[in-house]
Amino acid sequence: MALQDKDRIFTNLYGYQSWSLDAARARGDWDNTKALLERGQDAIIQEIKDSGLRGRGGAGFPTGMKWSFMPKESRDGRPSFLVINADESEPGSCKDREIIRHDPHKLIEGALVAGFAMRARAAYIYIRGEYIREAETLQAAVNEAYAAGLVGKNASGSGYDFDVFVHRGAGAYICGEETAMIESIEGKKGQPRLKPPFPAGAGLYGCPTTVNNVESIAVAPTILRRGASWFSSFGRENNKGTKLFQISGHVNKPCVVEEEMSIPFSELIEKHCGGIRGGKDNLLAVIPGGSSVPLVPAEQIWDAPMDFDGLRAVGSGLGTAAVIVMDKSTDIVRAISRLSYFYKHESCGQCTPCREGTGWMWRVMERLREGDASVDEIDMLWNVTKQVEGHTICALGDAAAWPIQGLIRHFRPEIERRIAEKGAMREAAE
Ligand code: L3W
Ligand code: SF4
Repeated sequence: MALQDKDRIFTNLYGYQSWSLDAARARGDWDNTKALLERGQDAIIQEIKDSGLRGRGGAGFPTGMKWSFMPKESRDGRPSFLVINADESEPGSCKDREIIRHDPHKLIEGALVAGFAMRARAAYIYIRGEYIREAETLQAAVNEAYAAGLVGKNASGSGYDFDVFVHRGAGAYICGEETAMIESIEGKKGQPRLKPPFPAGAGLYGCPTTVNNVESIAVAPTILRRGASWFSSFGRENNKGTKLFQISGHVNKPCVVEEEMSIPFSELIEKHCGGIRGGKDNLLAVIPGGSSVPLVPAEQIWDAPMDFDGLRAVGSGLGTAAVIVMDKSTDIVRAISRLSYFYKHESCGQCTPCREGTGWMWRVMERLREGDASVDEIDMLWNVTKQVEGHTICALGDAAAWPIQGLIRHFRPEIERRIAEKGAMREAAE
């Protein structure tokens, strides 16, 4: 069943109203936030656990459980921190941008509620460098919240002191990886750390830290107000709640839309995007969760539930729910080769399988695109993706391997056709 307007959390997603504090208050944000905090840390975390909310940045880790990893007592007088990941750089992803543009107070109120629940001293919102106007809006909204006493000393009259800092990135995709982000905030080169220790044990400045995606934090106040059972009434077991989907590519009306988790792909596209360009039969394949997850061919995606389990069942993942639709006009080998270039370019270079492997994979992909390779090289490329996958410090190595694996798994005949065609041209020329 599709979501009704009354069940949407992001009621200003399209910016029809102002993002300002007065307008946000009129929409219900910052409504007696003190009462939410008075429920106490444990009750807030329990409510988020009961809601079934899973991280909206790609990995889908249970949010309430993540919050519960934070220490209840300060060790050696060290503060705890909340870091909010607004470094939205995954190709296809553009939902956090819309939240920050049009509903920044949901994020700031969420930062206070989540930070309080985890006994954090402050929140750092790390926003990607290219989001220049969004960073300005966010900073202006933070300033409004300070001026109104909603954050800062005695935040919202709760007796709790909580600061919110906006930190701008400088255009590196890898700084969206949580430990690289922490390094970057500390003023170092943004390179991922080995985990464990996880940030809850040793994070920002060596202090207990939780890193959450913008959407995960921005939905928290509404969950607390409307109740865990309301949120968990959407979706299905293990895949609860509402979700922002970002649909781009060959649909008639690309959009960002809040929908019920587990909505079938076909319904999402027909209801919100005016269908596939040229009709359903013109669909070739879909990357359903941002560039880091494997593509799914048309016949497998059409009825798939758009959630963590439904997309895993077709060999892919929900990722950031950035749905990239490709019709039959797409040069699918070229499209995946372009993604390989992206990962080669964004590799931080600190581990060998990723540094060397991403460049190697891209070069072979380019030759496959041209048909300038032998059929054996398809298997060799597959084997190299398996050498990269799971053998690197962070998930970028996997993210570079999976799109290629998806291509070979589903479109091997197309790759072989190019090789045969080029071979025939060469023979004819001789
Ligand atoms: C304590 C444990 N904490 C896991 C925490 C961990 C992290 C979270 C998920 O993201 C995804 C990938 C793509 N004790 C813990 C623990 N945690 N075990 O849970 O951790 P993990 O390692 O599963 O994933 P990750 O490396 O944080 C990988 C997606 O990210 N992706 C794209 C991202 C792009 C965006 C964007 O542009 N907005 O998000 C790239 O790979 O889907 O699944 O907090 O600390 N035992
Ligand atoms: Fe850097 Fe790639 Fe290693 Fe991640 S996998 S730490 S991006 S070299």
